[in-house]
Amino acid sequence: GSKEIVGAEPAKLKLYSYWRSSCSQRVRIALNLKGLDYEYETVNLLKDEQFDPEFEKLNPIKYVPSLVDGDVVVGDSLAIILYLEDKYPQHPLLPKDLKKKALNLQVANIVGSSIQPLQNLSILKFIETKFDADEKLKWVQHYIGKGFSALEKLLKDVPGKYATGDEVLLADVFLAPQIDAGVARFRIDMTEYPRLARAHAAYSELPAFQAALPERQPDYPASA
Ligand code: GSH
Repeated sequence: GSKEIVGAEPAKLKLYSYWRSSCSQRVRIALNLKGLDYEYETVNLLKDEQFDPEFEKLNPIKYVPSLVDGDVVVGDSLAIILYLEDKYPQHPLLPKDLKKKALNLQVANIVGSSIQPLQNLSILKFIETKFDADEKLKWVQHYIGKGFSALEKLLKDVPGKYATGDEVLLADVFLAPQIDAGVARFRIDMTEYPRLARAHAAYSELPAFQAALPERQPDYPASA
């Protein structure tokens, strides 16, 4: 008879994520684009689960996301996505063309280094100790606006449906969650950024992006 081969199946990828985290959403989009099945592990940021000593072993800076792929543990969305890009080359997220590749990395890094860190939960909690709700919102809007203005200038004359052309690439993976958060949480008016708005409208048509949306995640609270 047939023998069962135990342990022949590689372990499923595991993503430590929080529904509203834009950094987690980037990785969810990349996994979906590459057609990779994964287990969803919730880290509830509102319950401070990112500070759990068990989670700290997976991400020493105590932020989501973290990815576990067998014996490989990667924290930080960009590092995770570049790891996935090397290991799972289907649906490449970085183009061969050097100019376009640099543009994708620039867009991703503007979002990841110069926009999102200034709206991070721990920063917002700190800002709340100094400013009232209205001033806090204005402060966040200022930094998102600064980043979006730069991105709009950078991409204004780049043709195509998506951020850097007619292919869905790294820039899109970073832009989509940032624009979602800007609109839904920080009341950013996207009519000021028509090029970004055009790409954003195109993302809403794509199943890989739809399935990564905050409200589609298993830990999305019924009352949110
Ligand atoms: N550069 C990191 C990445 O891209 O993964 C940033 C990670 C990060 O800021 N994660 C946020 C977080 O875990 C959610 S998007 N915040 C929890 C906190 O501030 O305590």
